[in-house]
Amino acid sequence: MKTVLNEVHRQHFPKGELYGGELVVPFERPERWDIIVEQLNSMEMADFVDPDPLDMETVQKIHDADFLRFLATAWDMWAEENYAGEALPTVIPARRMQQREPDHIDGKLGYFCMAIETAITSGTWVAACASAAVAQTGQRLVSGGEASAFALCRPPGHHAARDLYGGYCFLNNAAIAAQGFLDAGASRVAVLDVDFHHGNGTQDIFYDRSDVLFASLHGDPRTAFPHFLGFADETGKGEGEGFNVNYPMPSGTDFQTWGNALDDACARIDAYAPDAVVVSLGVDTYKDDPISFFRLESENFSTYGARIAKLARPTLFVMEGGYAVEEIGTNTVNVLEGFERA
Ligand code: 5XA
Ligand code: ZN
Repeated sequence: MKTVLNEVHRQHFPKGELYGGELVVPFERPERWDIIVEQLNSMEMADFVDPDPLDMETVQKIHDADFLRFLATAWDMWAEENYAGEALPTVIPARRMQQREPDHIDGKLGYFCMAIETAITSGTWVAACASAAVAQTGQRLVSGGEASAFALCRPPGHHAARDLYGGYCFLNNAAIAAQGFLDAGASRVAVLDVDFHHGNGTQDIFYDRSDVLFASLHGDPRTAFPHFLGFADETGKGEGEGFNVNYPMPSGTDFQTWGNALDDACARIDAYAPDAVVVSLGVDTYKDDPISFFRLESENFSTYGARIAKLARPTLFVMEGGYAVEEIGTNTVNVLEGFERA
């Protein structure tokens, strides 16, 4: 399987993430990417491809124009204020407040964010665009006849909604890839989100559409980020009714329970008969992940890679989360290897 990647991601590495009331070194950091690349090399799976330039037309089908303009200009507006730190929101349009985009950057940050831990820096926009280009190129490879591909995206994307960033995400790479499949002639695409966190952004983007089935396995939002979406009764609306399926699971969930949910999600995907599958691949389901609470072991990642292969559909893996950096390479590559070996 080919891996699409480039080095531009390094331009996004905030000094601080707001975590537990402190600014800490972000969990989502360039080292994650390095360790995955090292593991691909050591498993002799290093078939690397550079991304093509980003096709903005597809991105504009997924994200609102105002949001894209905000992301492209946020750092410059922030820099004009001569603040000492990185761009973080301080005020959000909470219940009963106006949902109108303010003129000042302090207001814009709150207006467009869904989680305030994530800083915008001078290199964020260029890195986010490069990450989306990585996903798009992976999609083109698969649309062009490759059975599968791995888009080693960084920053990740699945929390980014039409007009919201946060949870380390700016552009929704998986959604952009799914749209790319449709634009290349697919009639139906399934997005299978196996990251520990609910893919609120992807759900939101496709919630009223029947041409994309979204299935997500994740920590119960009553106790896990993003807290405000990802419940089992969210099944889609309008045209999209029945094309959204959530599997929220409690703290301590092991592979037996998680694997049953995956089997159910795969049965739903089989019944949908998609022309392509996009896997939002986060490995923060691992037992030692520092910000998650499932209990998967490294070998479970191989097993579920093989389960996804049984779908027997053209498949694009898009990298999302995973913060146990020592094992992120093993766990990620186990999924790809399990898939290929099946
Ligand atoms: O999949 N999403 C993540 O891993 C990011 C979670 C951010 C929590 N503050
Ligand atoms: Zn995650």
